Amino acid sequence: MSRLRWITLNSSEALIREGEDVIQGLEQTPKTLPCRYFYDDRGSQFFEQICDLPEYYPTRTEQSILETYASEIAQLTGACELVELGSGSSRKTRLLLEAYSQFSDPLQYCPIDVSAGILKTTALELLHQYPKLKLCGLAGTYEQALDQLPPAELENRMLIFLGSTIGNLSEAEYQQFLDRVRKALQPGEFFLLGVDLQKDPAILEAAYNDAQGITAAFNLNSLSHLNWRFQGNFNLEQFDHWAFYNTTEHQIEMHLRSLVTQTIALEALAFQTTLQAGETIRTEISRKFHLPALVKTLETYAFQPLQVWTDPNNWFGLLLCQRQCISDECP
Ligand code: AVI
Repeated sequence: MSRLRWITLNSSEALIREGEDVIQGLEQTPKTLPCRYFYDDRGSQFFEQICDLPEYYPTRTEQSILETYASEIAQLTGACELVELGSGSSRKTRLLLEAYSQFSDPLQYCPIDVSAGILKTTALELLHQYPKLKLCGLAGTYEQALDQLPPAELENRMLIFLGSTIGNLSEAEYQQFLDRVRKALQPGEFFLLGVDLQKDPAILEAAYNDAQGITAAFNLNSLSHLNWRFQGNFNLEQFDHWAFYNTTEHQIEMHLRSLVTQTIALEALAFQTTLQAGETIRTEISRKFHLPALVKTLETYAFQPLQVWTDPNNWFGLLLCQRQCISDECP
């Protein structure tokens, strides 16, 4: 029997007009854009480069925590099916696969990503590397995946969400997301979450204003993406990258600042707006967490943290949580 399965997830949002989120964001004051527009092919390549930048500590710090504790995580959960949201190249997950392959046979992994291309390339590599691996790739968004997860093939399951991507969600999206994860998991199952922690703003601001200008190029690329996708007329020369730490909200904010007063048109959306000189479009928030407060929030969503690991600087946190029973779920 084949060790590889593919599922293309259905969009319950198909009725929402393509680009509606762009119009909504640009009609707001202050203007915003959804951060998903960073990730066309070029943007995804910039993001891979960001992960290797000397100033961008989250990727290598989380990687070092996983290197140290992957076998402890596997010991704590026992054999289980690994389901990863936003798996990308599964770079860090290979450490977990290695640890679980010591005692899990078959080794079951379900990577989920919006990019079917990256899923396929990674799947083929992993199947070659792990002869005991059975892989079920799901192409779709987090929301679709959580709402349409196929039944687990093993008795237990662990949902993995690394890289502090949870920090890119607004407060409302964050709460909806945790609620979806709670519904997607059975009591007793596991949730492994990687989060970036609050720290000296100078370290945070350096991570989003790298000396080589890759983060600036990543930010500006969202405008090129809108240009090709919606026949836009953004002139990238007339915008500046601006990233700062908002100490009240505990979040990095990335903006694009208009250098002149200009009218922007997105022909395919029949949309037009004017930007004043100096006006900004907020393209991303990246929330930074306080571990005790996060633990409390997770508990309100029926997740009991079993173990929390950090690096020696306390810059990044990895939480292993277990889904608890609520109301009449358990005898
Ligand atoms: C994907 N996400 C967790 C990154 C972050 O740090 O918020 C995206 C990013 N934006 C700028 N640099 C990296």
